[in-house]
Amino acid sequence: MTGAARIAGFAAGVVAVAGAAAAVGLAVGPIERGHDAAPGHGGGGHTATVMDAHGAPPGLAVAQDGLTLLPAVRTAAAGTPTEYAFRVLGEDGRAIRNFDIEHDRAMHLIVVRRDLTGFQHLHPRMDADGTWRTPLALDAAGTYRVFADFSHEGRSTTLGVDLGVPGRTGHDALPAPAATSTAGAYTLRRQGPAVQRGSESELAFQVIRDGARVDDLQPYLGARGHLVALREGDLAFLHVHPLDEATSGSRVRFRVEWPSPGRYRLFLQVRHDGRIVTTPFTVEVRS
Ligand SMILES: [Cu+2]
Repeated sequence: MTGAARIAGFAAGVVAVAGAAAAVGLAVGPIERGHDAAPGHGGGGHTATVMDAHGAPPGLAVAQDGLTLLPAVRTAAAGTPTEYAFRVLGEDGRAIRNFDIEHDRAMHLIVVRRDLTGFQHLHPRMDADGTWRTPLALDAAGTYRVFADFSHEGRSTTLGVDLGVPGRTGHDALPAPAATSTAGAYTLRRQGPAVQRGSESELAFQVIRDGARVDDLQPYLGARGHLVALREGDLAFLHVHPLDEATSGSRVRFRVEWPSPGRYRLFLQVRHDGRIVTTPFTVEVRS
């Protein structure tokens, strides 16, 4: 397919999606224009921090703060490698193209099934027209959540949209909380006390390989590791801040904002010997 045909196809899809949304009366946030003229909106002064303090955690909405995540497709076939394409629209309905670099990249795409299995962390590439594209392969059927995590004009935003993969599907129970998680030769051990609900708490992990501490972790995305934390039940996407500079070391620390008591699934990623090691953890946050 030529680039022009691909863009035309995507444009047709956009129209179809917008038409379907209008037909069933769905509110698609900033696609309804005029709201930004309301008092208290669009006048500046709202920072992400203020909005978050009084609103929902990130990742629950397809549109937030004047930005809308618009995928080119709503479904994908299980077991067939495909391309996932999407755009982020501004309040004027046009694709945003000027993204900030955050954690070394302009766009982070997290894909995970709604039962918190099948985690993927991808880095799409953007076309000149603002369309982001990445290869995507989903082995298991089910409903997936796709998170676009980015920063625009200095404001960090995480938008989320579902992606359906038709077929026979199950729903895995969330594994019980555990202090260690293993991937191949690597074991990650969570250190420190139980986490309690609060504005923020620190999480630390020790990296072990074949029984020995790994002291030569490599920087990954501008830090010693990367952590995605999702809430069980609604897949709210938590604010996570790496605490270590992009230097080597065997401990990886983060500060995490827990919005409520309950269970969370953590996906910790570190880099060693040129490979990305991904380990999931279940954490229970007490009230
Ligand atoms: Cu990323």
